Amino acid sequence: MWRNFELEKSYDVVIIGAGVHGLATAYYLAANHGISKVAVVDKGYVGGGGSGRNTAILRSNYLTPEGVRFYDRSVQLYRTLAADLNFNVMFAPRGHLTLAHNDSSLRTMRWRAEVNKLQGVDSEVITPEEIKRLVPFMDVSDDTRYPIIGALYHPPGGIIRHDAVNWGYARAGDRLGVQIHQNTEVTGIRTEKGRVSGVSTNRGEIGAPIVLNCTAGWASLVSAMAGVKLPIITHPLQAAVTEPVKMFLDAVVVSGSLHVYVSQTDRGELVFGASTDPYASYSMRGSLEFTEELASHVLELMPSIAKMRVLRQWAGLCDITPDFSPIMGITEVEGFLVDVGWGTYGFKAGPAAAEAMAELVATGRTPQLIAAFDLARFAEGRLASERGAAAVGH
Ligand code: PYC
Repeated sequence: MWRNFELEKSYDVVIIGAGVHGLATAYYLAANHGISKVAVVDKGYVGGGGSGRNTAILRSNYLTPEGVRFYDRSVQLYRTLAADLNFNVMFAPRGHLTLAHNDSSLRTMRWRAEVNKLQGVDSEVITPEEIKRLVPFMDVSDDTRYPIIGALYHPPGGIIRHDAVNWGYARAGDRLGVQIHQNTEVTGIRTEKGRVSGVSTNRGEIGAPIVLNCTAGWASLVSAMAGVKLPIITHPLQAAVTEPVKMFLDAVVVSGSLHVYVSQTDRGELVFGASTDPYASYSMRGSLEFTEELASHVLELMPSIAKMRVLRQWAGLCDITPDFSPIMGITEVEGFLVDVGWGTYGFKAGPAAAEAMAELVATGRTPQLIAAFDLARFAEGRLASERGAAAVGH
């Protein structure tokens, strides 16, 4: 799939993090801009962090026009990714439902639907009867703890095989000359007179005029190595998967009030996730309390699946910013760029973020698509609040 290399003394670009953001940025640098003297370094293995721990949901039904435009570009890139990378990434646009259990959520769904439509993105508010037609197993009756009063329906949303996306970008980048260095931990970032000059790793020193932080979970610690402070707090997020059964759930279903989202993979497993754990931590262990609570919430939506068995659970790390939007672009250290702060929405954004970051590296200009997500916004007070649309309740 991709080769192993000795570390070279210098590269044109060093990317920290071999998840979807890092690998895809390396691929677009080579494919779109002819820059292939690129090293992607990771302290673990390809797709071993957030890119392999997420619940693989794709959607662009955000709340701000900037967010909708940005995530829609990613959905577009995902749509043709299998052909572009010549790798089966199992993209399945099944439709995405965000349930409303009270009037204020329904108001937010209407708001999102209107913003989406104005940006040319297909979203509409639908009734419990229409939800029942899309998800026959859903309990839409009035005698539940939190009756469902409507949903934001987003037909282009869906799921994909996350590992395949990571492997596809890694293989395609390798074919174009990018070097992927697994088990290569960055221990320091070197700067001289306000500009980056390279990184120190557990395998030796690397010189580079451009270093990109594409990490999740450790984004603030890695940036601190370059002297750049990020407004990020890291929380774990837990998820679980059941045994596989025959297909019965086509759409992706999200309930902010019940803090849960669920989809069925093409293998037949149900994948569930929760909102982030309520404390800051770098722990990636699951807990029994979590699984019990998550399962009870899924059963409130679909009581008839009570006998399905949970196979395993895991956790990933989410770097949360104050406005629930990411941070992409330049920093005060020349040549040190960031593509971080991806909270619970990073996987779906990988292709669009990478395409834009590659353009920024190649041209020195920030693409309009990501201009609203710069680091300076926190100091200048122009936040891009996605609180009402960033996965489930935070
Ligand atoms: O943003 O769609 C989302 C999401 C799903 C699970 C976590 N975040």
